[in-house]
Amino acid sequence: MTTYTVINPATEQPVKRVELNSAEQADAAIERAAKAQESWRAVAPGDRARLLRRFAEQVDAHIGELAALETTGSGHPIGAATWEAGQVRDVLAYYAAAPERMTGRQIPVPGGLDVTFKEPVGVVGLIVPWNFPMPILSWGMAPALAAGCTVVAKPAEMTPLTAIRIGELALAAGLPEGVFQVLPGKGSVVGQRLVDHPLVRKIVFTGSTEVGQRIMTGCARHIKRLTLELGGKSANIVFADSDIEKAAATAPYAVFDNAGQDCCARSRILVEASVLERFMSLLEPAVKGVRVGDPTAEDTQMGPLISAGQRAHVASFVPEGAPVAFRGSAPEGPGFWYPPTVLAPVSTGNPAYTEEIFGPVVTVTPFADEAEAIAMANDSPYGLSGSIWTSNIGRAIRVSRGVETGNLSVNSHSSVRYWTPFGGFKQSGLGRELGPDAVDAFTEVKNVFIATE
Ligand code: TAP
Repeated sequence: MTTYTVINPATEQPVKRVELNSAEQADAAIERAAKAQESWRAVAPGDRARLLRRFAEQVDAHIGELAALETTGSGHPIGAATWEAGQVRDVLAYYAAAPERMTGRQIPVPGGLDVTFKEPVGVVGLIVPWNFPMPILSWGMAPALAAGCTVVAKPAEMTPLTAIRIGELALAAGLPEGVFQVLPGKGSVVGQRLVDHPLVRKIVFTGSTEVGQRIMTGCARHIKRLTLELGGKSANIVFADSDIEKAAATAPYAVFDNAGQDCCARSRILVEASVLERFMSLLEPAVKGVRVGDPTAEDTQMGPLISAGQRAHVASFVPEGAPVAFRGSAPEGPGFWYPPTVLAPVSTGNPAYTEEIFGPVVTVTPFADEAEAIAMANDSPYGLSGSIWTSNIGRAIRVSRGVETGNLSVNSHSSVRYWTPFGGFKQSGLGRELGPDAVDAFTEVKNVFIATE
């Protein structure tokens, strides 16, 4: 049995050794999930709803434990980790309402009665990245279970601890064996098996665009259903007519949250040229004010990066002589620390401007007018998120419609809200998660005609 030792990114100390599943063990889990699916889909809607509510209650009763686990296993500041555990509870509670509302349609046709049913798609393979282990797990797991699917979840090799605990809480809540399984393992082994195994009918993948492309190719062999949540390089567009103080004060948190390891990070700040100087003078104290340090401290706002490898990747975007405008702080000593870093001026061909860094590095670039701002925001293969700062309501709407991205916020940097659909344009993804329609992504529509003559 191969194992992986989870490392605390803030101390570089080992936390726990986790057994990694083999391809054969993945096959056995998939077969258990397929067997469990026969009875899970037959559980009365009200009972399925009750079990999901109990699952939410179990998570709620263990918020502190889950948050502490994420802090030691992933380096998330305790405040953020507590919010993330709370989101698992809330997403479960939200989709617990779905089984009793999965209505079909009655369609007028001649010669009979025509009705549609929403049938569960079957076993779902859920492949989760390391940056938000808990929320991303819940976004796939909760609506899939509500739809009557069974789920085999593969956490990222580096961050399996909270997923394993959530799997135990599902059993404690009374979910039958095999309905929700957590399978730590390598992407190339367990993840690949989920993609290749014919009994898995749908893959929900969040991760890099590169691996997403490979998964899409693998799914094509079986015409397997697929949701992809991939990378991003989102713009934070600041117009001269906006509340510049607020735009500058909030900009660091829109990109340095989770040390920038956030697919929604607004990692390109675009500022109307006429206010660039003022914006930069306000941004500097805001960046220097980000509290970077011990993730177990309640007032910490930014923790370490996930690994030494990720830190090296981030640092490669800031070579010797890079145009560093200013930087925040980071602790010395052990831990995969990297200070919040602002690059300006940066050409639009610079990799720091074009590539997803997935770390606390942001570029600031001026634009001349509204048309150029939209063109610059769209000049990326990605289209996941973004923010628009303006006091002109017409402009807010025009720019919102013009930017090719799945999730925008005006005069704010809203994080993902489970009530609303979330997903990407272009190479940022395929399909949508969350919101009122998420359960549909785990069902097939079946049409039945009943002759009356
Ligand atoms: P990836 O390297 O793509 O890994 C994501 C997951 O896929 C991990 O569980 C990984 O397992 C697994 N995997 C790797 N190779 C696989 C294969 N051949 N078959 C099946 N599964 C495989 O991404 P990452 O570095 O963990 O995460 C960072 C990326 O995720 C960023 O690009 C970020 O933008 C994106 N992301 C997007 C979103 C949304 S919502 N759009 C949210 C968060 C993150 P192992 O870890 O065990 O290798």
